[in-house]
Amino acid sequence: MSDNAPFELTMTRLIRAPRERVYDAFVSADALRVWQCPRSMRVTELSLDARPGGAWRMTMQSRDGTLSKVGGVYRELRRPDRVAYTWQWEEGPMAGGATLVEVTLSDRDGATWLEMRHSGFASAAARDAHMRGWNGPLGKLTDLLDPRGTAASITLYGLPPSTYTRTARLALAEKGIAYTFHECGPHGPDILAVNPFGRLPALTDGDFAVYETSAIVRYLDDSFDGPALLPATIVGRALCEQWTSAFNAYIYDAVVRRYIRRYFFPSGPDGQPDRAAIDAALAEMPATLAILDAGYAKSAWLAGESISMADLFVMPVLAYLARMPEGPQLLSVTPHLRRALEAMRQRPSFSATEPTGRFA
Ligand SMILES: N[C@@H](CCC(=O)N[C@@H](CS)C(=O)NCC(=O)O)C(=O)O
Repeated sequence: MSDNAPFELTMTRLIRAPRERVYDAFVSADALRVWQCPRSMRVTELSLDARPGGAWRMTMQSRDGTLSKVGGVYRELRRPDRVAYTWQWEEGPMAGGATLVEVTLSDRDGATWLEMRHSGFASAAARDAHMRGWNGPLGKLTDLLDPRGTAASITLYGLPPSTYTRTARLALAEKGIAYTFHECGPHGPDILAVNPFGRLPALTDGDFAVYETSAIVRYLDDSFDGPALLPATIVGRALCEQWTSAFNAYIYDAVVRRYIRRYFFPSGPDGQPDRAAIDAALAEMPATLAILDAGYAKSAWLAGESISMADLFVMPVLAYLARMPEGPQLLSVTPHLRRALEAMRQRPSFSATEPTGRFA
């Protein structure tokens, strides 16, 4: 808040709630405890005296136990239009001078338009770190006030028949996260707006966009409570990473690109599947499936005793494989794979994400 701190950021959100409720969420301890911290953290202490000149102070705790303390003083309280307060970290890399948060609320399309200006940063790096930092809390604020819950801030872009899209949907379902499903095909304007490679899927959480399915699953697992999709042990994590990487590097190519897609998108004479290409893929398939089968020998899950990200990649592809003309024959010699697919079929997340449309 001086000439030496000229950097600032502005963030906006349309929140489907009356202005009074949005305003109150900035000055109520109960509401702030729910939303005023990144998705992966929780507020452990909060005190406030919501009067001009009154102080506020908050302690946040990350999953590994690290504490962050921040506080400030209310400058302006004009319900339901505007609230302004200073923001100052007490310790850690962000500690330093006070910055200023100014929130302005207006009516728009039957909802509330929130504009937040956070100014007084001494460096662009500090401003950018706070910009990233605000995204989660503003998402939580939207989730808290909007009747659609997290579906108001989380959107998945993809198509139901796409196996990578299903992997992300399985992750969302396993963790119990509501979301908006924006159905769009690959390489069109909708997906290109959030993934420059044009591949499915991509996910947005407020202003933040992420693509590459493993990055999406990790982001969800890091950001939300609910069952962990990454194992807790070092060995479990290594196996989960190994299988996810092997899936992306070899298994998807062998089973989907070179085989399943040739039935779904026929490229042979007279619009028929290319038999020679399918036979070539089939010649290689038993070796790939035998490796996967060995991976499932000890458990119905690839990376330990419970489901992990690796299974979320493999199972949508295996479910398609089982339906292909040669699928039952291929799987007849992979008993562990068959057992694992059966275990996956029992999960509500799997039935909730069954492919629809032409490939159902
Ligand atoms: N490495 C990407 C792969 C995504 C991918 O290939 N998705 C398929 C749909 S299942 C796609 O968009 N295909 C269009 C194409 O290959 O051009 C990820 O992990 O998300």
